[in-house]
Amino acid sequence: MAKAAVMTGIDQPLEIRDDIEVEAPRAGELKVRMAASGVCHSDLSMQNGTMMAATPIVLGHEGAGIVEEVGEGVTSIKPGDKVIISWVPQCGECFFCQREQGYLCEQANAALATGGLLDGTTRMTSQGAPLFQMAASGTFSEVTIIPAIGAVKIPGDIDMRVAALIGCGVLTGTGAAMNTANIKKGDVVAVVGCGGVGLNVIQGARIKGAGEIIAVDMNETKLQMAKEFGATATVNASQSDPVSQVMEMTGQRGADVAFEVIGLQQTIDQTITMVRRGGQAILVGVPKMDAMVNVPAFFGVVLAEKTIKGCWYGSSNVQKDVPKLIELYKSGQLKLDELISRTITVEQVNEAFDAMKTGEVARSVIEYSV
Ligand code: PAD
Ligand code: ZN
Repeated sequence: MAKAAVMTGIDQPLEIRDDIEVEAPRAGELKVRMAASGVCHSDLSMQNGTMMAATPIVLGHEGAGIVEEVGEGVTSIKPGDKVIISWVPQCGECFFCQREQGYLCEQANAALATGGLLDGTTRMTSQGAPLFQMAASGTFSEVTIIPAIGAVKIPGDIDMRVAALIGCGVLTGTGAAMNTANIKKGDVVAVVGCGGVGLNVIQGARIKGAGEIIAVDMNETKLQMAKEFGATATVNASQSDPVSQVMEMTGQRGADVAFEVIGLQQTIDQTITMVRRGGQAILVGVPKMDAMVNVPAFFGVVLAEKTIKGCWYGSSNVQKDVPKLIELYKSGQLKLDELISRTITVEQVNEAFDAMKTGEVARSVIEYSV
């Protein structure tokens, strides 16, 4: 039996249950004993109904752990290996994976849509009912079953809380700057939203050689953190209009590249507007399903020649990108320890949601006793 935080309905506090029965892994699957899990805004977005979820479901998708058991046919990973969970399992063989777009892997879609594993079925039960798992992960559980193609083996010496954060916020944020966008040396970059993901966009932009990085947030603590991660200027959006501020800072031309890392209609509109002619707006935040990209086709796109591009999982090919990020971390170019605002137990996950709502933390990280 394992302990897990379970979502039973929209806006309901997650229930901490300790009766979770976890099956043995089936062919192509792994049983992972979780070491740590970050609490990402996407978890909150499932709990508050911004993103759809089948319930009851074990949330959590930003995690790292130790493999306990492997299913039939798994040869790439063995018990005892430390792994980061990729919430987009990447098969390496489908149309997208063969085109270096593993972040759009066809196999991952079924899991995302059903709340089950790759075949749409579940491996956990509680109170006599099957439990779904967020994004084939379910990292808010002491033990989980994942597809083997959703695991990335990591070195044994890395802090597992840091490893967990790589699994979503770091891959997504740094990837948005280093993979999705095309940042040229000296570019002016604006980052709207400096939470766990946005701070990583900032450091990705710094590593890519951005000349100026303008951080936009409503929370002063976040703006201070943004500076530590590489921002050269800050705009407090609760005090002034971020679009006019960015225009003023760029001689009324606009930013070369702007990122939206919140998921709100208003900030999506702002981000697209603050981009210069010929520039790029990269949309990372997950908005409500009825949010729209509102741009005048002629003045906004044709004449302005703006690129508006979505970003899914930082356009990451995890087997290649995770080792690169670990290298950058070890060489001191990527700040990861500094992302951990609080280390908590799984019982404190609802408090982590509250802290996220007030914007006071970069990341709360659940540490499990393993
Ligand atoms: P977070 O809650 O840690 O950070 C959001 C930040 O936005 C906070 O610092 C807030 O203070 C700030 N903020 C809120 N409203 C405003 C506003 N109106 N103007 C300026 N700043 C504001 O979230 P996060 O960093 O964990 O996640 C950010 C988004 O990215 C969220 O929508 C999440 O679902 C999404 C995400 N997308 C992917 C992907 O693959 N596209 C992956 C992971 C997360
Ligand atoms: Zn996430």
